Amino acid sequence: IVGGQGANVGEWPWQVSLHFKGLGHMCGASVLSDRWLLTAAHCVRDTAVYKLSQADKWEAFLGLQVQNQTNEWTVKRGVKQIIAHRYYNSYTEDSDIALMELDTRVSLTQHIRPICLPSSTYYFPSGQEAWITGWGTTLQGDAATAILQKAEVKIINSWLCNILLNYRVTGNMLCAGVLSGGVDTCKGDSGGPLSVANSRGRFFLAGVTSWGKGCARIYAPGVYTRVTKYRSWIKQKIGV
Ligand code: GSH
Repeated sequence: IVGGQGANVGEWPWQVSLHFKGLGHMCGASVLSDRWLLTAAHCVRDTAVYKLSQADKWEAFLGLQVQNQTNEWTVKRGVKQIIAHRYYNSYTEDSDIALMELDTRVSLTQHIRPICLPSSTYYFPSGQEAWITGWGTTLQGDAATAILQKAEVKIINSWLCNILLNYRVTGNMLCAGVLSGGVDTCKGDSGGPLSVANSRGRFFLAGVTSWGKGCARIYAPGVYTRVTKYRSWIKQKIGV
């Protein structure tokens, strides 16, 4: 997260850190239930060097605030299964969404709680306040941070965003950011939540951190997988 500040303990109880064995923190994810996480498909796509699609190579840290600093409410789990969306396109980044099943259930606590899934018709108006969170880099090209970071952004009009980002924004994507720059998700935040509070203060998962033109540049909002478009896919795969 560029332009953010340290999060408080238990403030984002659905935030997960995904570690690839041997490499440490690679991506974020969100807790959907005591067994399922939601992340980005590009996080679990094989590279020439790493078999990122292999479930048993991943570890999920729930209830974590500071990397490598686990405490009584932090839970570490292996991953039993990864379901990347079958229409994920690594060229366009369309359908950049994947589910991860934990090898054993976790107890939901003050520090580990699912984020609410919006219904397929839920509408996030442009200008609405949203929150980005993660352990990604705080400056483009910099190392990841130890303390979970948070920052406030706004939902950006899709038509405008599409123009700003050279017509690469599909209907399955949602833009959020600060048009004047300086606040954004960055490398290592991928797969994490774009969280929006409803009028009662309950948080809903508007997006999954997906891609951007650099990080925090002026007139280049971040792009998120539009979760409402995948509501029925999630229901079909995990039953919630
Ligand atoms: N059973 C409790 C209740 O109904 O208040 C907890 C249910 C729960 O944890 N709901 C989650 C939630 O509200 C998923 S819908 N998360 C968002 C938040 O805590 O702001």
